[in-house]
Amino acid sequence: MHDIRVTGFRWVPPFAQGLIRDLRVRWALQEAGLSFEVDLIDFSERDSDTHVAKHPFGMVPVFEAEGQDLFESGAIVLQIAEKSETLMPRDPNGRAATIAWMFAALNTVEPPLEALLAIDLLHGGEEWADLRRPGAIEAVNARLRPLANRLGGRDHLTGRFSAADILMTTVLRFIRHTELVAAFPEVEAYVQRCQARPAFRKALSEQIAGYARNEPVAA
Ligand SMILES: N[C@@H](CCC(=O)N[C@@H](CS)C(=O)NCC(=O)O)C(=O)O
Repeated sequence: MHDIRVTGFRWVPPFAQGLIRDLRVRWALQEAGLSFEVDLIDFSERDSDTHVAKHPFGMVPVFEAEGQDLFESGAIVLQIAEKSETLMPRDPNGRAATIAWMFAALNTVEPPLEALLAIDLLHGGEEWADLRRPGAIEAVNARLRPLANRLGGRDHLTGRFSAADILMTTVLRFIRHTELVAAFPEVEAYVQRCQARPAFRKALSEQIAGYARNEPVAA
């Protein structure tokens, strides 16, 4: 892949720093050993014609490689994984299991965790959010419990590190403001293990450094 570009936000508030989904893409690229450039846009640029031409929903991340713009973090990580045996096993069974766990991270685990994040960090203190919170926590635990069972004695979702672990770890980070993951030692140890990878540390520190550089000046 040549001339890879990843689009993220120029700055986001502290509660969102380290959670924006270009982190997944940066991490996958670091694991794959692929160099890339980062384009940072302001939140207000989301609906610009230029950005919507790249991302139909006006979101980030966008991934540009080989003359093609790609959106949806899962599709992007899959695209990168196809180029890297670190991220995607070559054998058909390992590949199928990895893709299944990638979908599980995004389609089964992410929704309730993102819902709790929204309740706590976007709507905290609003009456509806207070009423909904206990149910939202139960919905999160209903995903963490089976995940803990799955991990059991495993270090990673499919027995070896893969793109699925990038997606699952970045999803689990959505509830870093709670103690819910810590209540499941297998899941907590898994997140720590994945986050200890040099590629993750580098991706995270580069994302955060961008925000620090671009912090808005108080009026
Ligand atoms: N399913 C999409 C979700 C993308 C998404 O929600 N991006 C957020 C940042 S993490 C965003 O751009 N939000 C701006 C908005 O909602 O307008 C993906 O995985 O790429």
